[in-house]
Amino acid sequence: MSYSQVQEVPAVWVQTAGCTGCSVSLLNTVNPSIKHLLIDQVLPLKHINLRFHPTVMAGAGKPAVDILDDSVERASGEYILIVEGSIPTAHEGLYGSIGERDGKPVTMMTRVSELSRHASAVVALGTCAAYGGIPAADPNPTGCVSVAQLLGEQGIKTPVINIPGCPPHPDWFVGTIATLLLTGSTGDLDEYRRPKAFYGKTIHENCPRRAYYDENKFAAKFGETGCNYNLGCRGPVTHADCPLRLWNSRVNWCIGCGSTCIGCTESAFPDDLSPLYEKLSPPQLPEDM
Ligand code: FSX
Ligand code: SF4
Repeated sequence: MSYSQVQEVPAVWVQTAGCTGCSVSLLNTVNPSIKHLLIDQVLPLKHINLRFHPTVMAGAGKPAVDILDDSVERASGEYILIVEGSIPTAHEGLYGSIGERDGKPVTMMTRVSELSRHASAVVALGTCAAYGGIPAADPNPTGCVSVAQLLGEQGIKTPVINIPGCPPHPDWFVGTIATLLLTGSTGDLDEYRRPKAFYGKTIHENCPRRAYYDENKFAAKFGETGCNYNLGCRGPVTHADCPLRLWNSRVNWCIGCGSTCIGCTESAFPDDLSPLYEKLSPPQLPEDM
């Protein structure tokens, strides 16, 4: 097979209001490794060409930022846009910019709008991009909004896939990109635009402490045997496959190491799930639990 047969799929990754933890999480991807993800074919004859990523690219300054404009002009409709972080909109987007144009800062809001309009699909990676997350928490002085909200307000119809999590698991991102490359579609999404393959069940449904919950055996303090519901666990209202997939190359996960689930994949995170270490109030359990 000659290399010329391989289809290069351009990808552009921008960071807006967030902590860069989503990028750090992806760098921990194990199978495939980040090197293989970026250099090899993700699927037979399909290769990701990551044209822009603020944290890992070698380029800097104007030549690097020019790639964003070049993508809009010369790869319109071809590239996948990945947005990490929520979008500051207060004061016309004053609170965050990505590069300059004619000597003036280009706001994150403008960049995400321009790039989204010409992308084949937008992946809103992390809870900040998917729902607003921590940067949009009350009182939200910078007017942060999710990617889908910004695109909706601006009438941009490019499909958006949300991969929430603060941070998201690397497999959730890699699996979603593989689906996009394989099928050319977003795959099966839930009402919050999350891939059902990863977010189809609650933490509570697959939790190894579930038997304690069913027997009303609750831990009164961290480290005790039992279910962590009374310590504030949000597993009953949180959708993700963490109990099955585990984290850091299947080493452990939040409840496995004695903590609670804080609900980081939900649109309600953090405001409507706080205070995080108090029992859910009022007790919220799905009806089929
Ligand atoms: Fe947000 Fe990304 Fe939480 Fe951080 O930047 S989803 S704050 S882990 O990493 O957007
Ligand atoms: Fe597990 Fe939390 Fe459900 Fe208890 S409340 S079974 S710790 S997910």
